[in-house]
Amino acid sequence: MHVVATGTHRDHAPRTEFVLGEVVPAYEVPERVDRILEAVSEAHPVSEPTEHGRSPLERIHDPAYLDHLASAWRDWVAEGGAGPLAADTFALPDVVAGPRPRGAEARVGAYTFDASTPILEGTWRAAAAAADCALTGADLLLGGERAAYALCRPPGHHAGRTFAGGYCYLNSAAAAAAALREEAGPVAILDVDYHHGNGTQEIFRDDPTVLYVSIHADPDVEYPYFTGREADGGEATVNLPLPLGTGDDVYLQAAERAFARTADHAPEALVVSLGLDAHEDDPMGRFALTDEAFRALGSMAAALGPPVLIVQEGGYLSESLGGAVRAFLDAVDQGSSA
Ligand code: SP5
Ligand code: ZN
Repeated sequence: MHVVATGTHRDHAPRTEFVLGEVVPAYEVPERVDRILEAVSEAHPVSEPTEHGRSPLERIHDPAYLDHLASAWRDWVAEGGAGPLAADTFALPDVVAGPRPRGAEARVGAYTFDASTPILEGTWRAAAAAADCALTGADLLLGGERAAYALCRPPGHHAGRTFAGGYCYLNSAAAAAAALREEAGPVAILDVDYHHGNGTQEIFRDDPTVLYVSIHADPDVEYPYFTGREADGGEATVNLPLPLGTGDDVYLQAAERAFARTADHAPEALVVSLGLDAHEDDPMGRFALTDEAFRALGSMAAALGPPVLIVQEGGYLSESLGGAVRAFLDAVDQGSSA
């Protein structure tokens, strides 16, 4: 299958992040893409995305949020900022009276839900290029391809209509799903990132034609904490939270349920939000999946029937990062040609 990727992601390269009161080396780094490309580029052709501009993003994000992201760095520099613009003061509902503030330093905490999602000089460029990768992948499906892989970075599934968070700024999978919805009909999104995709869930909460199905770690103990329970979301949301330590067998039982619900929706396209952070070797996730689980997920995705757009989400540096993607892509290709 075609891989859509671009070097523009390097314009966003945070050096540190904030975890529970400590500054630690960033997890979400450019080398993630290098490792994945190393593993997939010999078997799969790689091409650059085409620019799609702002209108496909306005289907899924509020214009004021897009304006904020696009202008935050420039405004921050004009305010005297130099380093990363990372929120440290958050607009919880009971804290807020009145409209969002105008200054970049002031407003960033009204458009960001955690302290680990900094805006740097090239963040907007990189995030827009990542969305272009997913939108170009959607174009490939609409042109008749059975599958495509958008190697998006930064990731997207924690970004909602008006908020960034979880290393995510623009929701690339949601942008692609909305484009496919408009051109082809009902769409399903299957999110296998270790973390619940709270942004994607929120974006499609009131759209029953876009099914959102997610398998993720129990939000009582794992980020993003406030969403991902079975009862969340709209009528076309299916959340399957699993305990810390979950391995292949229990995970794949949940995946059977996820695919059964997806088949009921009769989608014209399947978007997979592919995180690798549920892998046993991932330095952040606390599941224990092997490459075999990713291979099985790829086979199940292909067996569903409609074309499959795979969008890269999380998954952090380990020896296994590239191999897990390769296992998933190869299984989709094998299942699609059978
Ligand atoms: C796209 C994606 O995978 N984003 C995930 C962002 C998670 N950021 C929070 C990391 C918190 C790590 N938890 C520390 C647990 C120590 N008990
Ligand atoms: Zn994740």
